[in-house]
Amino acid sequence: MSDNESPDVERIKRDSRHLRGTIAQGLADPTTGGIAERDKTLLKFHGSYQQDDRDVRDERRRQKLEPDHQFMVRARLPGGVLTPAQWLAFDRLATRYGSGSLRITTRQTFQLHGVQKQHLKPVIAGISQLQASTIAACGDVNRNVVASVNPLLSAAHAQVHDWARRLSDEFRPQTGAYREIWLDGEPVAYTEDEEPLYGDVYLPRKFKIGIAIPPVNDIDVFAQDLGYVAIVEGGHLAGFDIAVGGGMGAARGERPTYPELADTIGFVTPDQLIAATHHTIAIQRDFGDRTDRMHARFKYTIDDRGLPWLREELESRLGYRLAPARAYRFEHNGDRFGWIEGDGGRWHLTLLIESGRLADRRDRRWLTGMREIARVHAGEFRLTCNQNVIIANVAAGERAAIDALVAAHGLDDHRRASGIRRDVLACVALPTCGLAMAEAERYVPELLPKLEAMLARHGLRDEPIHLRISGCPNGCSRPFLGEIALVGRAVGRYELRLGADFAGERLNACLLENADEAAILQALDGLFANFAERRQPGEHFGDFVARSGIVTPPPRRANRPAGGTSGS
Ligand code: SRM
Ligand code: SF4
Repeated sequence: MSDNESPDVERIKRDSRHLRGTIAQGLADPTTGGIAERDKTLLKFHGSYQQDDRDVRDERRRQKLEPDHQFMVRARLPGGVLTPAQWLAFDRLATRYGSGSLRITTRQTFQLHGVQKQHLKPVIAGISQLQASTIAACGDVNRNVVASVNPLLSAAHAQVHDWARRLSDEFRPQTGAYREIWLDGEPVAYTEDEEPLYGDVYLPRKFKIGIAIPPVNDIDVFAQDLGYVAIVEGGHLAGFDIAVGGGMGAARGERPTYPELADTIGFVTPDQLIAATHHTIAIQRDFGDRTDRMHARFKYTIDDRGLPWLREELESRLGYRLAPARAYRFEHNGDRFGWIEGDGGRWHLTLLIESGRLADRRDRRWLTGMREIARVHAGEFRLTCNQNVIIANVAAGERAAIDALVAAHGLDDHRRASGIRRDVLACVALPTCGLAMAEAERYVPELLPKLEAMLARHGLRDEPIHLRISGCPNGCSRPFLGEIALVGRAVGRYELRLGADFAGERLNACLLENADEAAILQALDGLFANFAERRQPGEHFGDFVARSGIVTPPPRRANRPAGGTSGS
């Protein structure tokens, strides 16, 4: 049985004494660059994955060397907000101990890659000293809570960010293991009630929460296990619509797995938010499938039992009926680039960071540039779920200094970028991701110029089109919500998917399976020509291909035979 199969993982969690396992001993073992198999599972809950450099994997195997073990470290940054001091410290850790780049993830936090085992402790301790953490950035727990970064609504954003932080704090694991292993805390006697919510075996699978502020769905709220849509009335946060059961993963296993969009089931006021979240997580803890990890996400718990069951179970635990969901409208799920004036005359600058990778390469000295900006910036930074960064909360008089640093370090791609380049998302994939079947992040610089040339030929250079690329069907760039998506199937081969909408409210569908680049470009060339000629005024590409019947995107809840109707 592989390490990823449920009974094994459930046993490892149960026997771990709340995530302690033998991680500390493994870190101290100088004979290998890796750690024991069972500790790899536990380490995820502490915010790190053991990986190896896949570019050199075969060569090392030939040389009978162990894999080039290294660790990815993911921070927990609720709402993606960090101070300039925190920025500079992350930069120092990445430069000193990592591969020299900071990677903004699709859940608005930083990942460091290439950390050696002996440096894991200084990195994790270093992040903790920043009043940040890595705990539960991965693992079968509630993950980093994401939140909209809509700078136009600074006041509502501040409130929503505060809620993201509170949810993140409230539902983080309580185990003393983290302090003991990484922060040299005194070992404390293991007690059974150390984890009041999660218990000994934690959740059956990862659990993701996000809060969106309409009209911008920049977090893809319907891709979350538990999504909240902030209802802002008269500039005041009235509460949140609750959406349950989203998720992207669609691996091909023995049992069908599929992407799913969350359903809205009601509305809660801010003072009801923590309890509603607590009980929703507890329902998944109690009813999620612990026999099959491929079937363990919340979306399957809901699909198996039905949405009416979920709502009744939640209402019975809450002790009241949920109020009906309120109306909202999303316009898009991308970012707005350039300067925007927010509340109180403060300014926010959104920069385009290709695949979220901040590194120094030839004319793009993005890591250095952001470091220089962090040295003079007095506001904060916001990382976006579209892998970009916002230099937030800038006084009008400080804009020129920031603009000069942006230009000097080539961080102003957003000024020149084509429509498709502004909205591309790509997951990490090779060489660090152990599950990658094809390139994603590294394929972007090769693919984009070809698409741009084609779009320009059809007069579509500036047309905003959401393109998402994933190295496998796990869907870390949320590809099933791309107007165009490439989902890796093998080296150089992708599924071409089309027809999601522009606001993250409709899944796409497969046009070509297992296609190489030539087939993909040929198909897209014809479609772009058609789109340029036959689109309706203002129609987006995803809507056009769906309306024209080129693909048939699945209706909402297509996979929910027992699902009944939504609650709103
Ligand atoms: Fe992911 C696993 C990277 C967002 C669905 N994801 C992985 C791992 C850890 C591979 C592994 O298990 O060995 C990848 C590490 C690659 C590397 O080298 O860094 C990885 N996921 C990422 C990131 C870094 C992608 C990126 O390019 O930004 C994102 C980190 C988010 C964060 O900061 O927490 C990331 N992953 C997502 C998202 C998007 C989201 O949450 O909005 C999804 C789809 C939503 C969802 O969860 O359904 C996602 N990742 C997965 C899955 C499939 C889960 C499933 O239900 O089937 C896996 C595989 C698994 O869990 O077994 C996975
Ligand atoms: Fe790795 Fe697949 Fe996620 Fe890409 S989508 S980071 S290849 S697990």
